[in-house]
Amino acid sequence: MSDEQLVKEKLSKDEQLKKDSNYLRGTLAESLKDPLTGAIDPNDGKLIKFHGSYQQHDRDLESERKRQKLELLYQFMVRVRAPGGITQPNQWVALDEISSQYADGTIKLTTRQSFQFHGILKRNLKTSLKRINEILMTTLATCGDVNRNVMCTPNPYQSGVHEEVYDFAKVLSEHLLPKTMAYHEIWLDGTPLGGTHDVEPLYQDRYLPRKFKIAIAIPPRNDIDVFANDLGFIAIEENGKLKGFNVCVGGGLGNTLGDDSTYPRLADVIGFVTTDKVVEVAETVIAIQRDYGNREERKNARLKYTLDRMGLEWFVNELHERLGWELENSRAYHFSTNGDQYGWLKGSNGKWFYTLFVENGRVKDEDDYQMKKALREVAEMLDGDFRLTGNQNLIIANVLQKDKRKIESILSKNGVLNNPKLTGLRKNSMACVALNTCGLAFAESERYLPSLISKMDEIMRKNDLENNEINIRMTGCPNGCARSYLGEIGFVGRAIGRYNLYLGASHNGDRLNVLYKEMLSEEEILDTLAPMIAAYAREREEGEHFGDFVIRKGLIEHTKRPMQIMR
Ligand code: SRM
Ligand code: SF4
Repeated sequence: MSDEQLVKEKLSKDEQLKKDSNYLRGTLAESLKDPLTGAIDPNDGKLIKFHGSYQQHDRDLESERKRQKLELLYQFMVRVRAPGGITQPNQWVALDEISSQYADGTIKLTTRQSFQFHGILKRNLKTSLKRINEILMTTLATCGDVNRNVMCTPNPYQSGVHEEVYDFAKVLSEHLLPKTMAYHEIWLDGTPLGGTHDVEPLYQDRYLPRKFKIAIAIPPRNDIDVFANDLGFIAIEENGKLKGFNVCVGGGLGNTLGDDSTYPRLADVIGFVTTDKVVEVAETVIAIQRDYGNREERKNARLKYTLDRMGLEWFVNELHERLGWELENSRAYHFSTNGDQYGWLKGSNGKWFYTLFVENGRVKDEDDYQMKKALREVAEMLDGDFRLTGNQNLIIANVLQKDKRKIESILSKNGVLNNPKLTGLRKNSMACVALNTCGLAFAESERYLPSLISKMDEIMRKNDLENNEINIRMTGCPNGCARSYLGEIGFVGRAIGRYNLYLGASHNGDRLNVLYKEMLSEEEILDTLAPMIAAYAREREEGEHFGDFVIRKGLIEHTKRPMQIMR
């Protein structure tokens, strides 16, 4: 595309930047070497996302540093790709070491089954990325306008097809990586090719208009929230054999407060594809979004907006035309929950899986709670693997019968064996990172939700509901990183100490919640929820989930736009 065309199309500055970046190089190599600042050039700050890192600063120290006329404490977040969340014990040990040597000492398990490090200083960034690559992991394309980490239901306890489905997550994740050699050159001391040899057959020179997300669910568990993704696959199994996948498109949760042109949207089911054609479908969906996604306004650039602008029917026709064949009609499926099931479960391969509750995904050592130490010890003896769940938890997977007791004792002596007093609310809670690292946070989330839950638990206890599973999610801004719009109770930060309260999502992730009240303080949150919880205890029908109850009682309206099943 010529420069005149770019101007004529009124493309956003980010589009121009990508085009001029020489396949994501920009001046990153020079920025990293500049010893005079802990930051990088602002344009490189955008490009580095494609390489898997964000420039951040410690927001707790912001005003003090400004008062002292010091540069902000710039630091980098690094995200590590783990398709389907699977990680080997030796990789875990290395990630543990990287977090202690170069980051803030913690490992963050994300809502998309990846790892994050926080607090890496510029001078340690290259070494950290090199170490990550040495253990055969990568940070490439974990952020930026490309396909991100591919999620997959992590627990094979009910399904003999998990291995097969997981392979799709891996294949898609790898197949859809950018092909530029920039990553290799900048971080791994590869021979500079200067872009002349780079070819990006799928992404071309401007990459996608916006981030792109793929997830694969294995019913009956929707523990990766398949409908929150740009592209989702729902595994269809018949008589223990994987037949193929229902395809769904157009999910995404981010929105901007006060701008009605942005909104959370669940993906629509558009048909069924057999296993041999999954990669072709994924690539073609991405190519349509590449060609028709909005490149003038980033706020409206996700696939969900392309679909609503062009029409779902148009999209499916375009897909069929490009494929040269049609998707079959979607097959029946049923999701029971989008939560995790804790404790030991036996897999269909006869081995054991222990799902460990990791509050808000933060693996750390604190007083008598030594989770990082415990998991390191487990990694050193484990003859299996680790799996990150889409709910920020961890599965110690493929454990031999003989090792179960040993693992329990390691977890127990370090104070992290699933606490029998873990309440239904806490087990089903999720909070995004927010302060002190996220530059977009309006309010606390990860550092606040645990204490709010303790207070809500008192209300639950008074109503004999402490084991009742209500899924509760909090984010520090409307972007929805902990999928707050899929919480039966959802909180979205508006300002320090103030939250919008959303109610009424389904318990299995197929219905969004609805805004109930705005700008609530903690006291107002508790006063609002207490009578509802009491009514739920008294008047719920058997097996009725809280999200369904608030709708049946007319406390909130049903979501305006239900998910569609097209074919
Ligand atoms: Fe997210 C941006 C953290 C999952 C929607 N997200 C961010 C950034 C990078 C802030 C920024 O742009 O400066 C956050 C970094 C905070 C920090 O300090 O670490 C951030 N997002 C996270 C994580 C770590 C939350 C967590 O606590 O686990 C999750 C990392 C996932 C991963 O491993 O790849 C994370 N983000 C999500 C999800 C959930 C999902 O994908 O299932 C969503 C909602 C689904 C969606 O994409 O719509 C999500 N994040 C966003 C958005 C809004 C996108 C939009 O379309 O409007 C932003 C802002 C943006 O892209 O401009 C954002
Ligand atoms: Fe940051 Fe907002 Fe995402 Fe939370 S939801 S991590 S505050 S961007």
